[in-house]
Amino acid sequence: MDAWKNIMTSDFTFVHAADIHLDSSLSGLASRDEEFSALARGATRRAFINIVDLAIREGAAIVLISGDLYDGKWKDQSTGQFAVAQLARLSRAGIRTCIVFGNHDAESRVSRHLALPSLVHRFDNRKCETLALEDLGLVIHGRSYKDAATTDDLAATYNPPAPDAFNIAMLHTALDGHPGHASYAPCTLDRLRAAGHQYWALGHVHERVVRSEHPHVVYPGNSQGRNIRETGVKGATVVRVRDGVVRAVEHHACDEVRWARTEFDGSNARDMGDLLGGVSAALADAVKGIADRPTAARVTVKASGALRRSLLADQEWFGGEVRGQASMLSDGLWIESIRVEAGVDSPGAALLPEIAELLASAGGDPDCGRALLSSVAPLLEKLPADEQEGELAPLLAAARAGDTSSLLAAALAAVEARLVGAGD
Ligand SMILES: [Mn+2]
Repeated sequence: MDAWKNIMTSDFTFVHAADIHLDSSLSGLASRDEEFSALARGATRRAFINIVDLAIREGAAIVLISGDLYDGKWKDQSTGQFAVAQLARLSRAGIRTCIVFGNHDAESRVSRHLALPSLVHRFDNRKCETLALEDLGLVIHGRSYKDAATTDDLAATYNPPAPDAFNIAMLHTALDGHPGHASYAPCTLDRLRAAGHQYWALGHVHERVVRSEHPHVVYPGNSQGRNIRETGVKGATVVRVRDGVVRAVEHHACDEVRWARTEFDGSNARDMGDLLGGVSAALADAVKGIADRPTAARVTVKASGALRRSLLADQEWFGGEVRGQASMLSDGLWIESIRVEAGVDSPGAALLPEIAELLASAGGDPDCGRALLSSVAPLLEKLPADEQEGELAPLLAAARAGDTSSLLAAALAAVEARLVGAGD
C-alpha cells in the first residue's frame, strides 16, 4: 500500500444499500388484497430502480450493495437481467458499484451469474479483497459469502485499512446478534470500531441502524419492506465524505409500499363510538410522515367487558368499521389485519377500602388457596388433560400444577370485577 503515500482523499458521495432482495414476494396483505397486491407487485425491482435514480441524482461516485441483492436462486433469468440493466445504468453514468453477496445470494444459493457491466465489482468469497480507487483516495474492502449459513467471523479475515486513504469495509453480518436475524458472520461492534476503517458498510439487519459514528458502522436497512415485520420508511443511505471525513449520513426513501403497526388501548372506552375514535387517532399517528406511499397497517385493539365481547361477536362488522376509519384518513391506507386483545378491566372507584384489604389478605392465605384448588379439582378431572387452547389454558395449567397463587390472583381479580361491576 506504499502507493497511497502522499495521496490526498478527494471529496465524494456514495450510496450505501443492502438487502434489496430482488423479486422476493411480498407476503400477508400483498397476497390477500387485490388492489394492494397490484401496488406491491414488482416493488423490490422498483426500489432498486429508485436507488439507481438516487445515486445519479446525488452525483454519487460509487454505490455499495452490502449483501442480499438477490433473494435466492433466480426464478428465471429475468431477475439477473433486470439487475444487469440497472447496474448498466450506473456504469453509463460513470458510477462504480461494489457488491458483496450475503446469506440469501451466497454462492451456494446463486451460483450462476450474468456478465456484469464494466464499472461493477463483485467481491470474492474465498478471501477478503481490497479495491483501490486512486482517483478518489478510496479503498474498499469486502468479502462475499460462499455458503448461505456462514458462521465464521469474516471480519477477522479483512485486510487492514490503507493509510492516507478513506477506507470502506463492506460486510454482511448480524454483528453480535440481532432479534429476528440469523447470526451469520458474527463479530463484535468493538472489533469493527477498532479495525481502523472509516466506514463499515453493513448489511443483513433489515432496519436502518447507525451503530457507531467515527468510525461509522451503518446498516441502511432493506430497500423495500416486504411484510408487517418490516415497518416504516425503507431505502438507502447517502454518505458525503469531505476531506477524508464523513460529513453526512442521510437516509433516503426508495420504497414503493409501506407497513405500519398501531395499538390502541380501549380498556376505558365508554362505547363503540369512543373506541373507534381512539382507533382512528392511533392510526393517524402511526402513519404520520409515512403515508406518502400506499401503506398497510396492522391494528391491535385492547378492549374489555361488554365492548370486547361485542367486538369478538361480530369481527367482520368491526373490521368494516376500522377500514372505514382508515379510508377517512387516506385513500392510500389499507388495514393489514385487526387483532382484538383483552384490555385491563377498569378497577372502578367503588371498591371500599375494607373490601380491597380483605381481598388482598385472601391472596396471601394458604387456606384460601387450598379451598380453591379442591373446588376446581372435580372440574379438572372432567377436562381433557391436554387442553391447551383458549383463554383459560394458562389457568388450567396452573391448577394442574397446584399453583395456588396464580389461581387465587385470577379468582380475586374476577371477584373484584364483579364487585365493581367493571366490564358489564
Ligand atoms: Mn437480507
